[in-house]
Amino acid sequence: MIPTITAFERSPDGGKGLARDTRVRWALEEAGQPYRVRPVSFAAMKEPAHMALHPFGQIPTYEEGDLVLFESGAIIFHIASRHAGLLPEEPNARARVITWMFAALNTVEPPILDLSTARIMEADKPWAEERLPLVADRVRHRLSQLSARLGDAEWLDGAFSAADLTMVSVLLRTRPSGILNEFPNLAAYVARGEARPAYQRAFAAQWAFNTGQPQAG
Ligand SMILES: N[C@@H](CCC(=O)N[C@@H](CS)C(=O)NCC(=O)O)C(=O)O
Repeated sequence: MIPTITAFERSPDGGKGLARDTRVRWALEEAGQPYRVRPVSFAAMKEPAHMALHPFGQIPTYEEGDLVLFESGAIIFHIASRHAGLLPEEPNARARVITWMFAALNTVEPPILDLSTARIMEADKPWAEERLPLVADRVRHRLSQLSARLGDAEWLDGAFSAADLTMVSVLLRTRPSGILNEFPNLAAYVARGEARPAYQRAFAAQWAFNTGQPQAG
């Protein structure tokens, strides 16, 4: 059965691939699973039909027959559980990959989101100038810990897995701030993720979807 995911009708990032449908597309591409995409406008996201799929009125969602999922991490985990290649078979290695997925979404992504909010939504507030460096430093602190753990390893735990797909997707969101480049091993790690053919296909698909144009080059 071909699953359907939802994505912004037009992503606010204009196709930079930072909306969370990109990570789901990436997982589907890694799995070799064809999929359909249903665009949702900001208004439609808050209407009952979409709220029935997603209790918080957001994207992405995932529909496969009777199954409806929301939360990008849960969707990636579902895809990884049903296709070879993204989750190790060995129970302890599998548990470690799942741990890293939680770490990406629960420990690394929150300060990064906070920084995006501070830079975009709160930029006009009188206290923005004072707060922004504090928020940026919280991202630096988290990335320095991740950088120390990754060291010169290629991926977080053995071979490329759903852990890396999730972590790279999260780290990509720091790119507009320039902070990622302060950590050369993390910048190289993200570049390895982006170089994967499945990521390239996912990025090109979301680009075409958001811009109506094929990707240049
Ligand atoms: N924790 C959720 C977050 C979902 C989320 O924030 N989606 C954003 C797009 S990336 C969205 O729909 N924003 C519009 C809104 O919240 O109204 C996930 O990982 O799926």
